[in-house]
Amino acid sequence: MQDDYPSRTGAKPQVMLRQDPVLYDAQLENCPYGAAAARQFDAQGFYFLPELFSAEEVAVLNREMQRIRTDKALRQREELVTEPGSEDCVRTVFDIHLFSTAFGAVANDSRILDFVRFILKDDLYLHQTRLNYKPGFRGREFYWHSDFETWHVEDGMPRMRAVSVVLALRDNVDANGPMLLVPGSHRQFIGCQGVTPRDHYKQSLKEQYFGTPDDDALAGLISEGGIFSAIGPAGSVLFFDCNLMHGSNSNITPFARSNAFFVFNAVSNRLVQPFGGTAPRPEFIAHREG
Ligand code: 6CS
Ligand code: FE
Repeated sequence: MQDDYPSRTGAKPQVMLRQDPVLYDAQLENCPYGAAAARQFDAQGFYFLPELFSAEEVAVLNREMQRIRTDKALRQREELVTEPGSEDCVRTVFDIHLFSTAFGAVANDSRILDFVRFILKDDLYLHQTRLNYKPGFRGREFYWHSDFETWHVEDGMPRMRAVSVVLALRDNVDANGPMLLVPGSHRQFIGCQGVTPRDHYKQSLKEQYFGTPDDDALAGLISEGGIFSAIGPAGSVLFFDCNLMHGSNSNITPFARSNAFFVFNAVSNRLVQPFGGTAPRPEFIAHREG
């Protein structure tokens, strides 16, 4: 298959225009949150809804989060990723929709699904779900990246036709490392330097060095779009395009910045062989069957 989004080929990194639509449904009046929401997602690459979920709903999910985070059986499994240099500080837990019916229900909630279905205009499946716990005191950063770049190179996602949904389980404030987004960056594809090492995910899920933009490309995107800090109380929901440049700072406050992520892919965009030529990553990071 021809590669429209070359990255990590060892050649000089390049900036390209996006070759795919952002909104797959041109009828903006079909958008469940209104045409203005659709226009905003199209232009900025994200849409933020503060307090979409109630305090009661969030309380239930917080208990689920604590159960999963402290589950002894999960400690032995690859789905649970600890912070770099630590054996007990939880950074990420993948496949939360399979470990918890409450998180599974969030992935099926119409407040989420209807908007994602509108954007992608296709049947959907879950490409990836995860809890990014970002603990207080010791939660480390996520360096700038486009998820699509990784999913294309390492998982074989062909086109930009996937959306991430982020549900805040704790308040995301300025100080505890909220998600930082570059508005409009979803319209450019930043090819990245280097070549992906074998079993890269074992390192990258803790600290990422490949699949990150070079300084000039990043500075260019931010000079055009600025930086939006996705702050809001627990229960807030962020929808963002798979190619949006984003990252987050570390968390040295006592307050965990915990978010649940649900990534929906269009069934017509199912994974093929990874474009970077490496072996496909495990199913818990990138569902192929789902
Ligand atoms: O490698 C991945 O698929 C994951 N890594 C990051 C930093 N973001 C998206 C995804 O969870
Ligand atoms: Fe990401």
